Amino acid sequence: MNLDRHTAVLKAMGKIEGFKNDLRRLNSELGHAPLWLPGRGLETQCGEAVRMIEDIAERFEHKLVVTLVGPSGSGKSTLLNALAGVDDLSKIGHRRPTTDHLIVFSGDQGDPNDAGQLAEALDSEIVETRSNPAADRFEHVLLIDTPDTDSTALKKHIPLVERAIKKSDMLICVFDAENPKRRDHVDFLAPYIRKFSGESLVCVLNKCDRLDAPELKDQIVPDFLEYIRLGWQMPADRVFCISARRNLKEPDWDETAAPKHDFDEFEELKQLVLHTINRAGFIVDRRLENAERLRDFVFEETGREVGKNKGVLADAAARITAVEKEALGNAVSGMQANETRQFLGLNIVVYQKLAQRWLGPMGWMIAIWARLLIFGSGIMAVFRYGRPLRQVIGTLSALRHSKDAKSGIEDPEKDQRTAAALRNYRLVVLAHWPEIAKSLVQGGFDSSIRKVEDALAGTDGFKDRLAFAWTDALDAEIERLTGKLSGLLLQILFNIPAIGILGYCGWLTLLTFFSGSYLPGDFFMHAFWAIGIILFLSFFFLQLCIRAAAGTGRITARAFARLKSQLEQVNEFNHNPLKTQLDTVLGLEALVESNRQ
Ligand SMILES: Nc1nc2c(ncn2[C@@H]2O[C@H](COP(=O)(O)OP(=O)(O)OP(=O)(O)O)[C@@H](O)[C@H]2O)c(=O)[nH]1
Ligand SMILES: [Mg+2]
Repeated sequence: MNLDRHTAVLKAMGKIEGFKNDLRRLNSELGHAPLWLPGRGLETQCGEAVRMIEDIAERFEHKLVVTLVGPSGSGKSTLLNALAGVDDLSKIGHRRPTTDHLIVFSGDQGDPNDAGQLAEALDSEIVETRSNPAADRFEHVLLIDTPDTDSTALKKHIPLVERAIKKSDMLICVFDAENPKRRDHVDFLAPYIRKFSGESLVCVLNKCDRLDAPELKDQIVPDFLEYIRLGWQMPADRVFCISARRNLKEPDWDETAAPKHDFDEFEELKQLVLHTINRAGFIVDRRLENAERLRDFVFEETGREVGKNKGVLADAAARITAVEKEALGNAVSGMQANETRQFLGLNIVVYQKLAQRWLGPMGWMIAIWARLLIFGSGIMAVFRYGRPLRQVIGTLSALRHSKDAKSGIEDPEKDQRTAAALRNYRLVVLAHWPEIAKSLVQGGFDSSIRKVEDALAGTDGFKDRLAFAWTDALDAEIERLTGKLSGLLLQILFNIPAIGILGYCGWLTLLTFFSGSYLPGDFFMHAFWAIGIILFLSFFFLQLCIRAAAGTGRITARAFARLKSQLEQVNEFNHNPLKTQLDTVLGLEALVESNRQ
């Protein structure tokens, strides 16, 4: 083997790896949609194709295997002998079937092990290997003669022929020109044919010597090509019209049945086998093409399966999304309807947030007030660690419901609320599930998905997720409102009276202090009260404002609205695993498409 051949093999190995990877990727995608039934068959095909490609790759170093197949008595053995140039290599007979096992023929110049290895792979019991020193022209090729698949011994022969075809790189399909349209044979070959690319499939019309030349060319050949095209769903590149027997060393014609004419394309066929096929590089190319074809075949099948069901499946996916939206909307409404007094803690959070933002005397008042509220409710600890809102509310509820507030997160009322939400959610989903399931089953999904559990699959963490989404919405709403309530203008407005009186008293005090005539104690008593009254009054008005803008009812109403619009934007709040499988199936189309390029 020369260097070129080595590099060709290496390159080809790389490509083979690529084909296998494509198939594995497809396989793993299919594995993600276990309930889609067509996927199971496709998975098997993937596995089989990978195995076959591996088989091809293994044989890169070996000779090219060319198999003769054809119906009983079409002249396969005669053709083998004619090609090999040895008349009695494979027995030719009148009694059908003549050939009842596989005969592997090799010119013995090449590696003598090749034929042996192949025989072993095919099961040496049923294989006879022949070689002939005269046939050293077959340096890179092994020819296999097969038994027929349509005689009485059919049951016995079919597995042999199948095995031989699987190991073949090329097929020479021999037909009897006198009776070329044998349905059973064309049908038998049809599934295998797809795995051979155009050039690796050769059609031969034998016994042409028995027919008139014009009839053969004008009628029988075009007729036959059309017949093949229909039967195999793909056109044959060309057909060779030959007389195998005439090309034996000793044709031994009966006097009454000598050839009717000289038209014979045997030489062209022989050239193809000896020169084109027998080239070293051809072997690698051919095998590579066949491997690629195997991969393409599985991808095409996948594309076909998905394409067939795409309409219903896309429809089901759209419906699932729509129902999910509706169900979530209902869930939030359920939560809202279940709203009770549990939102007391909101007040504290609002003041706490405002305290961080306000300056001046009002800022102090707010801070003091927030502290008082916190002490009053006994959730000091929560604030000390800067816990988020969800725990404040949780702690408050827990405090109210149990004497020892050990768990800060347990919130029975939250549970009640989310339980109501889940109830509403389930009602909507269940109402729509039958139609969705119908579409899914139509699109190839297992009919077991009609079960109610599947409709609600993935709702396990639903309550928690909803509760989280809810507190987030609440948090955001409080953030927004307190931001608005801490505007500069508002701060100035409410601080002015207190700052004014403070400034005035301060000014009087300082002025008299520096002029040396001290004010009487009554003045300070008075000023203290005046300042206090103004502070309290302003704070009272501020509280009225806060109550109006950020009352508990208002905050929750807005938070619910926010939650609703948020959930509408989320496409999949609830990850139903069936929907994931459905998306996987629909995604296969893109995968097939990308393979096509
Ligand atoms: N006239 C004519 N007869 C042929 C030709 N080729 C083969 N025959 C005859 O057809 C008969 C069958 O030939 P085989 O080569 O044994 O056919 P086969 O396809 O191997 O048959 P099985 O092994 O039984 O499947 C024999 O009598 C051959 O002499 C041909 O080109 N012209
Ligand atoms: Mg035979």
